[in-house]
Amino acid sequence: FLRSQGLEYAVAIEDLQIYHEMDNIAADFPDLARRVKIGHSFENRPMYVLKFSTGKGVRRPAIWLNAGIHSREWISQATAIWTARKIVSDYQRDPAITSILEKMDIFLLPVANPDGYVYTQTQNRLWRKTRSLNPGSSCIGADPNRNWNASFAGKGASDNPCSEVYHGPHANSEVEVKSVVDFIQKHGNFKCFIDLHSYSQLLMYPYGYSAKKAPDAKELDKVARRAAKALASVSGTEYQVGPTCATVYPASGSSIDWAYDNGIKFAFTFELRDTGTYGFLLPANQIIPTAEETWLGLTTIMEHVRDN
Ligand code: ING
Ligand code: ZN
Repeated sequence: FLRSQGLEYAVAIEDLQIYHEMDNIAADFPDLARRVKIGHSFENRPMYVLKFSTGKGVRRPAIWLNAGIHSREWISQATAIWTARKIVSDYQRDPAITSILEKMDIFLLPVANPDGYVYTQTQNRLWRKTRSLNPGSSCIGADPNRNWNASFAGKGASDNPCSEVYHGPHANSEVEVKSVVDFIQKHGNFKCFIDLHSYSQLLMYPYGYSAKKAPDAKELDKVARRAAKALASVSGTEYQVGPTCATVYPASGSSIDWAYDNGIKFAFTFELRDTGTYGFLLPANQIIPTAEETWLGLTTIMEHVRDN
């Protein structure tokens, strides 16, 4: 029926409720938040960011908050949209976020993998990758956190399209990744890149692609430990802190390694709740507690970025 009505496309782009909430936030706070389309997904869904800015017409140093790159990690997208509401409601009420926004712009991408996210809602709750086609294989998708141009196709990624960590045919082959890369490069003044994943309760910094120490490891470790402490102060949730490679496993082509090697010093990955009791299937009653504690971790990092 939809096809006969020519509505297939219209339905495809309107199936993400989070996009409506982004629109609502922008409409409620027109002087603070704007919804910006930065590209589209393989299946042609729009990629939307919320831009939070109090600087009229000036390009301030900026912070990138990324979520949902792995579609099944639902607490990530949920935390992101909660964070969006938190930013607009706390501006001019809470001194921390207010001072951050007096100096910097925040760009928030709550659904970095929209096709995968819809697929987890309709077909397979545990889908991780994009939904791109692989010529010569019946397997679908590439791992969008192995597709960035940072030691691409190195350790901890697979050249098998059927693998959950398939790196894709070339760096930035996934249009969702390319859209973010192009936007960040064109902007040219990002100081911080934070990627939200789940699960394991970890706060990590580069590198994942090798065991080499990042030149700024000392500072990143210090900031991350402070952020984890602030996070834990809310309800006692404990995070482990360290470089990706030593904390989880080697992983090449990741977003934060790309950010770091392209001049964005403050590059972090959060692995949100829990430690495995529910894993990706975190119960809904943990969404707000997770978002609330994560907020303390995020603001701790953003305040450090503001002052450095
Ligand atoms: N974990 C991350 C993954 O992409 C990671 C771990 C973080 C790798 C940062 C590289 C860089 O495998 C999950 N759960 O996705
Ligand atoms: Zn992930």
